Amino acid sequence: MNDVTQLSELFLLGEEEEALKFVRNYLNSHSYEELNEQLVRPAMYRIGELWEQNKVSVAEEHLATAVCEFVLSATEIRAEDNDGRLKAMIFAPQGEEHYIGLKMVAAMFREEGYAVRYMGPNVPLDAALSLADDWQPNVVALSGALAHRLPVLKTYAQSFTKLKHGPTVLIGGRAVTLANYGEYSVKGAVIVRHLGALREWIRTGKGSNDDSTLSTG
Ligand code: B12
Repeated sequence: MNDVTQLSELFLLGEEEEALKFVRNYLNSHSYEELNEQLVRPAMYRIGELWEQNKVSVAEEHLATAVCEFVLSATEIRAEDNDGRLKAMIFAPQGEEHYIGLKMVAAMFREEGYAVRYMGPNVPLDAALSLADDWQPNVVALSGALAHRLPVLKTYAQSFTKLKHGPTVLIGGRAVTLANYGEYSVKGAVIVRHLGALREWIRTGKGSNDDSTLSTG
């Protein structure tokens, strides 16, 4: 059994302690980014495939997600608090319920020293806009898992880019890796397709040279 299969089985069995031990052991020889991109994401995608094929039940998939969330929270790296940190607000739009990817994004911003407001999934636009107006984040990061979420992501992105303090809006998630997002590009918003590209954006303010990885509207 490879690592991805092994971890997904621990998730499906609800083996919290074993899953945590497995992940901590993996982290002895891998980065947190490798953990997220090469182990946890594929493990959850595998569970999605088994679910689609009716090989696991909704209850097992929920259990697996809960264990996954526990493991991510337990292993997160936080930079020390200091004054004058850049601020990132992170959430998914109304209707979107998937949030494991968002948690990874929030973790990466924390690891990179940002102050983070992580609001989870299914956040109404007005409420998010009013929080952003008060807190004035430098970055607003949005996520969508299903392709039909692209129009609502576009609406959200347009609204945030119009805020007076002008945050950068990042859009990511499975939806943008699947779809032809060209028609959804928004001026001032950046589409980021994976965590490596996000790290690069955070550190340099730019995407990688690979145009298919990241595109600006
Ligand atoms: C767990 C799960 C659920 C849980 C979510 C709980 C939770 N807490 O998140 C629940 C049960 C709620 C759920 C519901 C549904 N789901 Co679901 N779900 C999944 C599953 C198995 C795992 C999701 C996950 O955690 N993935 C792992 C994370 C790490 O991956 P990720 O989200 O892609 O994030 C990565 C990148 O995209 C990126 N990223 C994500 N966001 C952002 C944001 C930024 C700014 C950046 C830079 C990067 C970034 O970072 C991550 C690391 O690379 C997936 C399978 C899959 N392939 O994802 C199906 C899956 C996404 N779901 C699916 C479906 C169909 C549904 C439902 C419609 C089912 C239904 N009939 O009710 C509903 C829709 C709910 C809704 N309105 O949103 C399908 C989608 C198929 C499609 N048409 O696209 C999938 C693919 C399963 C399948 N194979 O059929 N689901």
